[in-house]
Amino acid sequence: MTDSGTALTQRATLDEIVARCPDYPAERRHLYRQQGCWQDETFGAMLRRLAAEHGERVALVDGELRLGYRALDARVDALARGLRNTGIARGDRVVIQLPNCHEFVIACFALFRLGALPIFALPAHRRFEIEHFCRVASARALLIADRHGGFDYRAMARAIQQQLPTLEQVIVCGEAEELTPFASLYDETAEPLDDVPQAQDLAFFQLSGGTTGVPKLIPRRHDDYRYSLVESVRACNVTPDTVYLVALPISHNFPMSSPGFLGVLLGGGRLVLAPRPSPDECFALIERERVTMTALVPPLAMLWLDSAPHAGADLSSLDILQVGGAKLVSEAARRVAPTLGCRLQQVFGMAEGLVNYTGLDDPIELINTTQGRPMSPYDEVRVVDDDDRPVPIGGVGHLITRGPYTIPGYFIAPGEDDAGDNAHNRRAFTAEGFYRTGDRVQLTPDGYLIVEGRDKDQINRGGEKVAAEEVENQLLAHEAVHDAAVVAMPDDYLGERVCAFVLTRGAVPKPAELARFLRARGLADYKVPERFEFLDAFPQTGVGKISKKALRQTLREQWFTAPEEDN
Ligand code: OOB
Repeated sequence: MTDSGTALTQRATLDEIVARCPDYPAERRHLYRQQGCWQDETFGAMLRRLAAEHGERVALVDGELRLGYRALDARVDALARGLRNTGIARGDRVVIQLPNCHEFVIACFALFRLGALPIFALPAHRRFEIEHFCRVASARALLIADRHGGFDYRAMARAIQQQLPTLEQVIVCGEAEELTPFASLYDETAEPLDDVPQAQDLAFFQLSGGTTGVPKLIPRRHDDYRYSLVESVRACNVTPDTVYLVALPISHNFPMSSPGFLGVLLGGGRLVLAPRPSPDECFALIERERVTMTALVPPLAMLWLDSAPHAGADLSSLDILQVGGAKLVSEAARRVAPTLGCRLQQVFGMAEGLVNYTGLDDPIELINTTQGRPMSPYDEVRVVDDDDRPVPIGGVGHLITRGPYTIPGYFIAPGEDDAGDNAHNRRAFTAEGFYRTGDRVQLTPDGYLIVEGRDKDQINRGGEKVAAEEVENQLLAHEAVHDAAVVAMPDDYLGERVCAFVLTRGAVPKPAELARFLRARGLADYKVPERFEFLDAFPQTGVGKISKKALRQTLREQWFTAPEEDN
């Protein structure tokens, strides 16, 4: 693939990677330490401490496997040694693409302990995305499942390895064939493992929902991410009695840290891993394990609400249902407490940092109608107009934010800054270091945020983010596509789905042929447009750009006719 950046034949050194990850300015680093946000504990050290504190208490349940804190810590050491034996060392990048399984949690901490840097891909990603991550970060290893959801990850990995000489290892959970079996790596010797990384070091990369042609990597450090866990544990009241069901894909920021699996471990609670988020499987686990808390995206929450009354499962242990990732309409929010017999917590977060929660004991109307407030007293949030001037309280504007766990910049991929240019970061952050979230919000007088819309060129497909430009670029590679504009179409269930407007040259291709083409290029399924519209010309804005507003309007007319801003 030529469109995903420079081909690297040599693996970047840690220093080269660090140089591509913008750091917080010295005065803010100092401030966040002084304020007690950053507490100088790495994730490797954190798990060691938790093992000493909680010993045999169960940390993790995966099917029939129950691992105590101490046993988890020991497995992490054994895997870290094994990974080290294969040559994986401090600073090496390792793309992890696993479904919800105990191996994910073990691998994650083993890499943290080595100071290697996981890149957290989603199980839904395909060759295009995974190759891109491996390429831009010059990853040494890729960790996959053998098969999951009917997809053979080994075949994908082989194809990627052929393209990328820097990708030395493919490690497989399950049947590895000629690749490296995960289970063979555990090294039970007592070889010491020093906790090499420091708390101010890079810890891993999350993925951005993105607005650009290729997905962006989000560098996170031990210090800032750990602080986001501390605040989440507080806001979500995680205690050793918490039993948290990981229903969403575990590598996403929401089930990872809000409070997610990392926050629940930090709070001494118990994790129950669900292989899939379906009501059938999850309700059975809630009943069996007496789950107290879980996190869902709105479409799944609605599915659970529809299923619960007929399911006959005992959900009485469930105390908190968190919903986030996309806007939960207030009508659905109102159904949560009566239908599931639990409290709702709305979560408005982003992999780049800022997380907002409604309070567990907030007035019910506030919980049902807002997306919460920033979890840290040190979060700086501003609602601004197009010229970055503050909008009066109660008005709607662009949300920009800065704080102790919001990144100061994206990873600058090789090829992006060849001209000393860092154009994307300059667009995505203000001169003062505020991240432009791309969300349009209203700030209420009591400091709560209501998400009113979006000004980023992205589709939020029930919590899954699709960058329009990425899909447009892929479509343009088809010989019959002259131009393409990808927009959101409203949908009752997912909130939005992906729709592509296409100008063709020559014969108009069948929609199914275009969808097949995109899948064959290795694009994740959730990004493939579910509707194609063929036009002779695009509607234009005053300055001659494609008017996505007009395109969306065409689609929305079937729904409602609210006016919207152009972009
Ligand atoms: C979470 O993270 P991302 O990085 O997948 O997506 C962030 C974007 C936000 O900028 C916003 O556009 C949208 O997703 N979003 C919401 C929302 N939560 C996220 N829009 C409306 N209402 C909400 N409650 O999605 C994420 C990360 C951590 C915790 C929760 C969600």
